[in-house]
Amino acid sequence: MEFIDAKLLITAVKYEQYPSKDLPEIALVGRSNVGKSSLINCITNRKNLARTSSTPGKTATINFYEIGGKFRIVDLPGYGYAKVSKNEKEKWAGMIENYLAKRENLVQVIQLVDARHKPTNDDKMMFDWIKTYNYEPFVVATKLDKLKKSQIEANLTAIYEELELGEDSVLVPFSSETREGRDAVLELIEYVLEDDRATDEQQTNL
Ligand SMILES: Nc1nc2c(ncn2[C@@H]2O[C@H](COP(=O)(O)OP(=O)(O)O)[C@@H](O)[C@H]2O)c(=O)[nH]1
Ligand SMILES: [Mg+2]
Repeated sequence: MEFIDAKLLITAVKYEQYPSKDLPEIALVGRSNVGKSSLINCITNRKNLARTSSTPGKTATINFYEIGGKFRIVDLPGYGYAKVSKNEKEKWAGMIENYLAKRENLVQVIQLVDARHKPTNDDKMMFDWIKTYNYEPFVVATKLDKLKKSQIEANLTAIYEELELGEDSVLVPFSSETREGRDAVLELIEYVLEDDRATDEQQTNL
């Protein structure tokens, strides 16, 4: 499946601005600068659908991208940016919490971590926090192209261990530059959307 006809539906700062819950959503979380926008551009084959930046963004927004009128990719505010005030951090956490707590049409969370480093404390907290909302995040390790071949296995193992992933966990090595891992991400998204459709049908038949 290719994700054609992708558009930025809305950039929301508050709950009232979210679009209706008529389509399944897949949310991306990760530190500011980890490569969320680049992943969105990579999987949709678009250069500038999501704005990328080499400097961490300061404005916390939730960006809803709609794909083919069938589902949405939701770009949650990037965390872990040190140079923002406590007030800003609280606002950021509130936005993510609001989204995770109230979005019944959220079917899957994908957490991005930088393949070059061990997950940070922020990464770990985020991962555990998402699980308290009963989602089992897929993990995507970004910027794989920046690693030497000889480093890849050790770094992926470190991510696996730090996040305490298990046998059934999903960890995808990924690069927006080389597009490695792109097919795996597309397939995973396709899979969760199919699963969601099947669940809906079951409920309608009850
Ligand atoms: N080499 C490399 N650079 C990347 C990759 N993904 C993102 N970047 C760069 O990292 C910076 C932040 O990326 P962005 O997608 O804006 O991160 P976001 O803040 O999580 O949305 C930009 O300069 C990107 O070009 C990748 O897979 N490989
Ligand atoms: Mg971004």
